[in-house]
Amino acid sequence: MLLCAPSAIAQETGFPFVLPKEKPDRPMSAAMLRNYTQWSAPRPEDNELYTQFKYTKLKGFDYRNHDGTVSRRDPSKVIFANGKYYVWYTKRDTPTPPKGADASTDTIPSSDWDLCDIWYATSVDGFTWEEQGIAIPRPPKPNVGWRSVSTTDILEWKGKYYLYYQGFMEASGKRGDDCPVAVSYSDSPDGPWTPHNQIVIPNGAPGEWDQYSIHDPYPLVYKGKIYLYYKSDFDGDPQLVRMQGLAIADDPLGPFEKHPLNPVINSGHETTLFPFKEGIAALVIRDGNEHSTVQYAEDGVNFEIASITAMMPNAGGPFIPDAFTDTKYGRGITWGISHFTNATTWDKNHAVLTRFDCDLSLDLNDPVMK
Ligand code: AAL
Repeated sequence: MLLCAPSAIAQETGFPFVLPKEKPDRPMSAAMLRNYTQWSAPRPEDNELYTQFKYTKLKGFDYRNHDGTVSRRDPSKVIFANGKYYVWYTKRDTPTPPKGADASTDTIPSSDWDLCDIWYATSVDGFTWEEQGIAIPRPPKPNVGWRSVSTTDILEWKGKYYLYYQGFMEASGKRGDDCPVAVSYSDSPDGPWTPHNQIVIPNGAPGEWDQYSIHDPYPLVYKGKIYLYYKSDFDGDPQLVRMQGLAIADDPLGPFEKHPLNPVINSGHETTLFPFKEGIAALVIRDGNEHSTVQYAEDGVNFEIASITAMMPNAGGPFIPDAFTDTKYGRGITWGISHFTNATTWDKNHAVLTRFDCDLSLDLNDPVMK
């Protein structure tokens, strides 16, 4: 390869071979301009909100030979309590794999997240997990979630624990996905959990962006309040568009006030956010114009793209040391649990939990991040 001396290129093009750190005082194309205005570092590896993701198979979960009758998906954040890590997740254990809405019955699931309960597991090292049992069972009809409870996330607030989850009143695929969010609470991460038996984040009024569903509830403590992010699907059938909103409360049982600027993230699928420096960072995966980005909002509301990456964790539930401490300077994340779905073999359709590792922390060697 022929290499040109930097000075020769500079003479030829009028542009320095090495880009100056400060924005040069010369007209620039839009692409060059946003290299100086939008990105915190010109190279991905120098950007503190850039990362790649590494995945490791977890030990300790039985999937019945992956025949599709057992599924674990949509993990919560990971928390550390009583000397071990805890994770909660959607578990399906049904006589058959999902068969679609039309073939679903009281025992045959329509989708992977139909006829599910919320289970939990603990681990000492984050790699080998021991399934502990059901945290939140489906309540009897007609309580919120009688058909399925799924997609949970954890909050610790004033010494108590709260699990928020999707409560299905109909099979997924028969508009059961148009579900709201319910909550149960406990004095201990081991339960027992008391259902609040009320909708805690209601769907928006007809015509509002979140009228159909409130999915993937994801609480953090920020600015002394509960900041609960969630996803909704516009019903632009056949093109579903997903965005994320924010609801804020002083009490975990509500009332939650939806932010007037909602939606606050215009893309993504499941919600994965964490305190970072003064603000909140978000993994924006899979759907929308800004998929596969890490975003940052200094105020937890006005998100900007911070980096572009790939192979992001589905439904990532990170271990966040300061998720509930009301930190004024979030330290970021280095690992968590996410899921992979088996979407190619419909007759064995199910999901598995996996571990992801990344570098979205201020200091990878900080012992609190492990
Ligand atoms: C997931 C989540 C929600 C949806 C379904 C189950 O990935 O976004 O939980 O309802 O898919």
